Amino acid sequence: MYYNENLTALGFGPYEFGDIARVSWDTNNDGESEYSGQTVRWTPSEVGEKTITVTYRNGNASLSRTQTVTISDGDSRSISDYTNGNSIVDARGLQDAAADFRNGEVGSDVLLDASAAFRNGSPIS
Ligand SMILES: [Ca+2]
Repeated sequence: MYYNENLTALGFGPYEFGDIARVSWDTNNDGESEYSGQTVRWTPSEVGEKTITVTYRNGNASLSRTQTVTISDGDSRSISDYTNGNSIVDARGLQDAAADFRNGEVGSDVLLDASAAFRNGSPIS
């Protein structure tokens, strides 16, 4: 699963250094692994559907599973997406930020920035 910029291999108990089992990740569908470990940090630079293959190896045995992960641009949205033509966050912009926050598309940091800019009333530079 992919959450909060971390890929985590599920259905597999926590393992420790020294265990024989190894987990590796191919994040660009070229057959080569870029990362190894049960949980890895992965921050794709592009949005869209990504094909991820996770491989478990234990001695001579290996098991692979491929899954499609959808990357949205929610995290890259910033306060400048909520300004009007004068670069000011007006009531409508604040409303949009609140709606996106409610939908989980932006974090509380963006909503707080938007509300501060709304109260301030100055153009965003
Ligand atoms: Ca790869």
